[in-house]
Amino acid sequence: MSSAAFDSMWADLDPVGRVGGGGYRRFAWTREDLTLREWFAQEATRRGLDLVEDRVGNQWAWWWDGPGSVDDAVATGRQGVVIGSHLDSVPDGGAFDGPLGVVSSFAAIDELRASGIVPKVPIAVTNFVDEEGARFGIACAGSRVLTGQLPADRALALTDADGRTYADALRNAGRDPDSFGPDAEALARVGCYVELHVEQGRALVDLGEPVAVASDIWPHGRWRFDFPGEANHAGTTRLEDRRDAMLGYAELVLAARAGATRRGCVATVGKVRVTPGGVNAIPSHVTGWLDARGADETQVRALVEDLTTQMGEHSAAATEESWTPTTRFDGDLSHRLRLVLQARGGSDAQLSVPVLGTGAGHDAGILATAGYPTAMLFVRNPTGISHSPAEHAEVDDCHEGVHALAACVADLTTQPASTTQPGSTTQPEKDPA
Ligand code: HGY
Ligand code: MN
Ligand code: MN
Repeated sequence: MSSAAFDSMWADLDPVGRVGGGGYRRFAWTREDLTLREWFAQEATRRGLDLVEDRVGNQWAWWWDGPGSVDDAVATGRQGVVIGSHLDSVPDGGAFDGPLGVVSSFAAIDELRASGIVPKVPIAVTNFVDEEGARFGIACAGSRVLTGQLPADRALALTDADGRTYADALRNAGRDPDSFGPDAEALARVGCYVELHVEQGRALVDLGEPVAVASDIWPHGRWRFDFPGEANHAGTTRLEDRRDAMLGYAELVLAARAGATRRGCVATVGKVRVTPGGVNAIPSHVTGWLDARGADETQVRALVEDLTTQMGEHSAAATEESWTPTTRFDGDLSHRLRLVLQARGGSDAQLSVPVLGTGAGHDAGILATAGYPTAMLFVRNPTGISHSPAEHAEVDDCHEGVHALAACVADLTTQPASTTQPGSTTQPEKDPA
């Protein structure tokens, strides 16, 4: 039943924001995003869940049949088990990064209800807004503002490629920027957060397993490099008279790759803006965005410092747009979920459930940094590719993910917390993938 529900929801989402080449453009607060938000609201309503939007616009669909309201339950120490993910995408992204977690969460609720369990604490499905930061530049903006890790006024002033501010985008979507900001009331309902996500590497393919538990997220950040130049004619300006902003930028791309190799990190310059952008005009300004990550925070920081110094020779200014330190998911919670998943094989045949680190950022990481017990499940991706239309998960693995998530939520909402082993940790078996 939950598998049929999964398939039907997946089919509903398939056309939303799909562009040529099979990828998706689902950017925060655009028409496509509003369609997805509407879909989320309908799925909540269809199930009789209580739809709440926090002050940032993150959506929460609460299931609580117990006495009183969700807030009454919270007041008596029964904080909710929250599951979900995001529905937005990177430019030309895949179908799975984000939606897999949201759709699986609704399907898991269906499975739990069909099994007749009576949760002792409220359960919510979330859709965190603007996880990818594709439009305004800062990833996980929804969870960062919610938890106070990104000041609301800074978020509201961010601009998209057309110069529209975040505040404009909110107004355009019928929301009031004045009420945008951290939301203690929404957060007070969160007992723990479990995000299911498509794997963004090939570890599970290599290990031959459909589902893993996450251990940690690499430290990562985004930096903007602004290179000044002088516009002039591409045909009449002598080479020695030029101030070509593109030359510094070209050096940034190559230096980022060389520095990342030297320091054992990864670095990407995936976005560039050239002014004035004419084939026959010398660039007067180039802005390049660097994404740098690695297992070792010190090395990532040193890499960016090296690049900043080197680009200073081209009079380039480097601006840190976001930074996320090393994030470790809650060891007790992750261990507990792993035990639950292993036990699904029955007493004689425990399932093997790998523990994986990741180089990708997630709202779960932001909530973990904010101090909420947080864990993640990964579902096998046979291509290992992500942020691309080639991102994939087989339908059987998606269904397996739903069953795994439902088993975890059943345990968390019906068993006393003492099944957790205090002080236990989950160690990754593979390099971040
Ligand atoms: O960019 C990231 O790591 C993530 O997919 N938001
Ligand atoms: Mn992503
Ligand atoms: Mn994601």
